[in-house]
Amino acid sequence: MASYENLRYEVDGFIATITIAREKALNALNRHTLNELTWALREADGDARVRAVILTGAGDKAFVAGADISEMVEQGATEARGFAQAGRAVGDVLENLSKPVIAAVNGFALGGGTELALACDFIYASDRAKFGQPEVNLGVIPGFGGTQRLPRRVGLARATELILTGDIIGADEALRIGLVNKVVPAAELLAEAKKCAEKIASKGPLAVAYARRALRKSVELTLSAGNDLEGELFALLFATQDQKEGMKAFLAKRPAKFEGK
Ligand code: DAK
Repeated sequence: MASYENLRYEVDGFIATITIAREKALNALNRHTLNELTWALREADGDARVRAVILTGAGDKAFVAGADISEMVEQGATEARGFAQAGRAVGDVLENLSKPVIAAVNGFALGGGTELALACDFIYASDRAKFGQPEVNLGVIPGFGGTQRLPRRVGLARATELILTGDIIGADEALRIGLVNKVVPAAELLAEAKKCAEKIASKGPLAVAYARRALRKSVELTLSAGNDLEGELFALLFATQDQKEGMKAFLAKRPAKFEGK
């Protein structure tokens, strides 16, 4: 298992938990942390023990308070390009992972923090979570997919209002507009996220991976192309042991033992 400077990577049963741990800067994302995040997500993807991932922030104050402003402030175009590439790599690895990632948002998720959570499959939030895209306050715009993923999640008008005002919203409002799936008391957040991750981990891992892929593509493809992809992935699962095991177990009235093969 790799060791990281600004992250913790822990595996318990089928679940990997990646904790962004730069508490002194409210877990703000500097370039090194973005790189480590890409490496840790790749590690989880390649880890045969892992079937689902939880991404969270250290401490009880922040998930991620955004990209690291102290690192960005004096960046020239070359450094900004490097920073952007590091951010893009995290988005790409999250997009293409073979395992689902639940964001457990435990506090401030601002700017790059909201965007990072949005790049995960879905969000569970503590009742103390706060979301927002305050980049306009800094004279910039979201740079980690916020203008693209937020309207897909909450609708164009709500996303436009949030991004142009820089307003910060609480967990209940985030739930109301569909930004998060569930809000729970802070002390129960990780346990709730884990319960959901374990439920997913009990299913056929290849079915989960293919369903995730089809779902991710659904926002990019026409209905016809999306249905084509779904049909191909559905058929491909009939070449797996898990499909035989799942259906035989149903007929034998016993729990299935999936191996991801
Ligand atoms: N960056 C660096 N340090 C941060 C930080 C951040 N985003 N947020 C907080 N900190 C640091 C503070 O400077 C402070 O450090 P010390 O003074 O103790 O050394 C420490 O964390 C504690 O913060 P506060 O003292 O401010 O704590 P408060 O409780 O008073 O306030 C707050 C909490 C979250 C409301 C406040 O810290 C705040 O407003 N933070 C900034 C939030 C923000 O504007 N975030 C958006 C940043 S812009 C890109 C990808 C992504 C992005 C850009 C490009 N590419 C791929 C191109 C994203 C941009 C952003 O996220």
